[in-house]
Amino acid sequence: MNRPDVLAVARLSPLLVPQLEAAFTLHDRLHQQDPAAFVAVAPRIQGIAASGESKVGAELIAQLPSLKIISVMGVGYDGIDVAAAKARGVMVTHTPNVLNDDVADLALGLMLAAARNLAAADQYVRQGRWVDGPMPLARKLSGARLGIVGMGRIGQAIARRAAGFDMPIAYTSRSPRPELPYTYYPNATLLAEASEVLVVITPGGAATRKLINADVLRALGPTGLLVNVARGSVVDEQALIEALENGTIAGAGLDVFENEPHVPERLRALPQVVLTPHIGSATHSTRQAMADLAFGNLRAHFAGQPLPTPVPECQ
Ligand code: 8YV
Repeated sequence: MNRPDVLAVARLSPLLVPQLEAAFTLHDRLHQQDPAAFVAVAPRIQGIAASGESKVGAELIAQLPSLKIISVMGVGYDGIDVAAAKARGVMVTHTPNVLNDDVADLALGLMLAAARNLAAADQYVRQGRWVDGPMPLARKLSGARLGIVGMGRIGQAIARRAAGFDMPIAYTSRSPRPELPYTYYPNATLLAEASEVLVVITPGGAATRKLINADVLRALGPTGLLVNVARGSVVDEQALIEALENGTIAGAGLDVFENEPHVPERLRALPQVVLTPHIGSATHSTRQAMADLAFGNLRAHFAGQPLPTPVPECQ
C-alpha cells in the first residue's frame, strides 16, 4: 500500500499521532531533529501535520517540492504562511467549530475567575488564611458590560453564554454583523471605553498584532478586566503588564501569551491575574474531535476526496 510521507512540525497530540502512523509514514520533527536525514526525505514529503501554534514558513514550504497539504489541528493557523502555500498550490486545512464550546466556556471561566478572584480564593482556603477573617470583596460579573473583540463563531458562543449572565454585549470586528443583536464599535479603543470586561477572541497574525495596546487598556479603565483566549500576539504583553502594575486596569484572565510556554515573571507575580496554560480547547472530547478532523483532512486529500475543512483562503 502506498503510504504517503507526512512531516509532523510540532509535538502532536497523542490522539492524532496513532491515526497518522497507521496511515502514513510519519516523520516527527525531522527537519529540526535530524536536518541531514531531513534533506534526504524532504523531496518525498507530501503532507504536513501541524498544531495551532506551529510555524510553517515559506522557507520550509520551499524545501518540500512534493508538498500538497498542510493540516493544522487547531482553528488558528496564523503560524502558517498561507500565501506561500497557495502560491505553490498547497492546501491548508484547520479544525473550526468543534472547539467553539470549549473556548467559549473557558472565556466565561476566566471572566468569572478574574472578577471573583477565584484563584486567590482557592489559595486563601488552602493556606489557612480564612481563620483570620474573610477575603476582600470582589466585583460582580452579572450585568457588567461585555466587549468582545472578534465576533466569529467563538465570539458568538461567548456572547450567547454572557447573555445568561445578563451582560449587555458589544463587539468590534472587521465588519459589522447586522444580523446579530449586539452593539458594534468600529475599533477596540471605542469598544473598551464602553466595556467593563473586554474579551479577546480574534484570529492572530499580522492584522491583529498588538491590537490590544496601551491606548485600549487605558480606555478599558481602572475597574476593567481583560480576558484573552485568542493568541498572545493580539495583546501587547508589555503594555498589559504595565497597565496591571499601575492600576490602569483592574485585572486579567489570560490563556495565551506572547512567548508560550514562557510567561513573564512580572505577570506571574500579579495576584489580580488568572493564568491558564493555553487550555481553551483542552478537553478529552474536543481534542478527540480536533484530532479526527485534522486526520480526516489528510485522509480525504490522499483519497482524492473533497477536504472537510480547508481554511477560508483555500476554499
Ligand atoms: C490548541 C488553538 O492550542 O485551535 C487553536 O487555534 O490554539 C488550540 O486549540 C492547539 O492548536 C491544539 O493542537
